Amino acid sequence: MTQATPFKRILLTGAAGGLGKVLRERIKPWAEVIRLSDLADLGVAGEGEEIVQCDLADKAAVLALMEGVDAVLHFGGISTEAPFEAIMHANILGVANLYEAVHKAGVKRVVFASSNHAVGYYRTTDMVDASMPTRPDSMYGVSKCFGESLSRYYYDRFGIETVCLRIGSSFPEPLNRRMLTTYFSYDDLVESLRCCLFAPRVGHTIAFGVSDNDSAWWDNKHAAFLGFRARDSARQFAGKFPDSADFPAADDITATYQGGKFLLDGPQYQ
Ligand code: NAI
Ligand code: 15L
Repeated sequence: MTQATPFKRILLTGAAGGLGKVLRERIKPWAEVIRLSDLADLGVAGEGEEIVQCDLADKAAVLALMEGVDAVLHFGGISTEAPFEAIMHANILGVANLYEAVHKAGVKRVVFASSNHAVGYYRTTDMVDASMPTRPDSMYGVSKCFGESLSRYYYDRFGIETVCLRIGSSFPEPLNRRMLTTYFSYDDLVESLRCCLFAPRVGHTIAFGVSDNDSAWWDNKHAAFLGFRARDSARQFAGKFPDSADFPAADDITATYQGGKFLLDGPQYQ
């Protein structure tokens, strides 16, 4: 007996990006059709795929993009610090267009790829949970706070459910010592998205996307109902960044604040 596919159509934005490529391979069992979208080329549609190339800042295109969609994984946009105009275009106008389209199309649930940089100005000696005020470390972080607020508004106003997943560092492996704390394996990312999409109710939730690393800055107690349990850890990569007696200089802000080098990159407001 073939099992019914839970969703009819899931939209994945940012499908040509680093995480989008991973998700393209992994989320197929969750829907009859995966609609993949990006500004960049996505190649040829495979079985069970639809491809729509468009700019998130193009309102008419985003309205059309949403037709027939049940749920959205919103991974499109600028993913690092950048000049404000670019951030405004992709991450602020882009997310506003996305939610207006979600509302018009009657989509019930969104997972918004937020970022740890929404709280990057907390110290590396702090433990942060979702009830604490945002402290963005960059214009990029500010744009993620905007997405979190906008999705809260669309939930309060229209009941559209969103999980804002503040992703740590999701790469094949940690790339520096900081990522021993922020690492989020691809398997854990996919499992957390499954929990976000299939939990019966999520309301408006902020969760941290992080593996079960030995050191931690984020407490997911407010998102425990999602049922996500990280299975991976950065521990297996710790040997790449051996202990050292070289303490960072007292004025080294990249070691003092959770956001690391993002604090040095902005604001790029000319
Ligand atoms: P990425 O930069 O590889 O992918 C982003 C994709 O969005 C790109 O394919 C790009 O073409 C597309 N895009 C940019 N502007 C667009 C626009 N105006 N219209 C349509 N598409 C546009 O980033 P990555 O690493 O795949 O991240 C995906 C999402 O997850 C991003 O929103 C990022 O902020 C978030 N995130 C990722 C983390 C990570 O560790 N990889 C950590 C925290 C958040
Ligand atoms: C992010 O938000 C970025 O999208 C990603 O490229 C990494 O820089 C990550 O944060 C991080 O903090 O390591």
